[in-house]
Amino acid sequence: MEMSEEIYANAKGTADDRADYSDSENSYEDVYANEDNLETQRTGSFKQSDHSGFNTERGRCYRLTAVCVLLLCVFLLTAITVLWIKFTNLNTQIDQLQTSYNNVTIKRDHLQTTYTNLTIERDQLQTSYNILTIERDQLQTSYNNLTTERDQLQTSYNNLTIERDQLQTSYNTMTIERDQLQTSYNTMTIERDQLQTSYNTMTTERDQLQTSSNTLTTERDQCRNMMAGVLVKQGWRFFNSKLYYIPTEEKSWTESRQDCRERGADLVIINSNKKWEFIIKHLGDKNRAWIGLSDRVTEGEWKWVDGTELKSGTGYWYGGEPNNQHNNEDCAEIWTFSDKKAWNDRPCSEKQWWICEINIF
Ligand SMILES: [Ca+2]
Ligand SMILES: [Ca+2]
Ligand SMILES: [Ca+2]
Repeated sequence: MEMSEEIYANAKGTADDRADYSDSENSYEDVYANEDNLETQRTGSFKQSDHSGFNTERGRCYRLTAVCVLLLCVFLLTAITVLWIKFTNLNTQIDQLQTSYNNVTIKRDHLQTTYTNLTIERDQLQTSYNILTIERDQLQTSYNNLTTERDQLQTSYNNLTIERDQLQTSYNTMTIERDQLQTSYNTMTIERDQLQTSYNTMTTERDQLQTSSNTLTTERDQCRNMMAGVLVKQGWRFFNSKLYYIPTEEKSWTESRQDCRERGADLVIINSNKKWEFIIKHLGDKNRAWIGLSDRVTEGEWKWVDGTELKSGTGYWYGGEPNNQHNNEDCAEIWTFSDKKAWNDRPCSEKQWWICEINIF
C-alpha cells in the first residue's frame, strides 16, 4: 500500500510538472526514473520482506495500470491542450468574426445611410430632371419661336436693306438734283439780282417815261384840243370824242374814202344807235352820202373800213336792201326815202356826198 501511494504521489507530481505543456518529454523521463526508483525500492522491499511470486505479479499489474493511466492522462492532457488551443483559436476567430460582423454592420448601416441619401438624391435628381425636361421643352418652344421671329426679322432686315438701298439711291439722286437746283438757284439768284437791277433801272426809266408820257399826254391833249378847234372851224362836228365832216362836193366811194384819208380820217363807221341818230341829224337835206361799209371783196359779206364785219341781220338797211341790183351794188350809202333815211347798196362808181370820221382823242 505504501508503494502505491508513492506511485500515485510521483504520478501526481509528474502530472503537476506536466501542467507546463512545453516540458512533456522531460516528464516522461521523470516517470521512468520514478519507475526505476520504485523498482529499486521494490527490490529493497523484496529484500526486506520476502514475499511470494503472487505479490510480484500484482506489482507488475499495478505498474502496467499506472503506465496506462499515465498514458491516458498524457493523452487527455494532450487532447485538452489541443482542444484548448482550438478553443482559444475559435475564440479568437469569434472575436475576429464579431469584429468583422460589427464592421460589416457599421458598413451596412453606412451603406444603408448612403443608399437612403442616394435614394433622396436620386428622387431630387429625378425631380430636377423632370423640371429640366419641362424647362428644356419650354426652351425648345422658345427656341422655335425665336427661330421664327429671327426668320421674320431676317426677312424684315432684308426688306429694310432693299428699302435702305433704294432710299440711298433716291437720296443720291436727290442730292444730285439738289446740287443742280442749288446751282440753278444760285444762277437764278444772280439773274434775279440782275433782273432786280434791270427792274430798278426800268422802274426809273418807266418813271421817267411816265413823266414824259404825262408831259406828252398833256401836250397831246393840248394839240388835240387845238386840232379839234381848227377842225371845228373848218366845218367838222364834234360828237362823243370824235369829229365828223361832210364835204360839199360829190365823188365815188373810192374817191370819197381817199379824200377822208387825206384829211387824216376815214369814211364813217356807224356802230351805235346814238352815232346813227347824230349822223342823220347833221346830214341835213343831203339825200345821199357814202359810209365806210362795202361788200366789194366778197359779195354779201359787208365789212367796215377798219376790217370789222357787219353781222347779218344788223344795221339800218331799208326794207329789201341790200339787193345788189344788177349785181353791181357793193358800196353802202345813207339814202333818204319817202319816210326815213336808211342804208342802201349802190354802185361804188356813183358820185355823191360822203361822211368822214376822225378820232383825235
Ligand atoms: Ca353787192
Ligand atoms: Ca358785187
Ligand atoms: Ca340797192
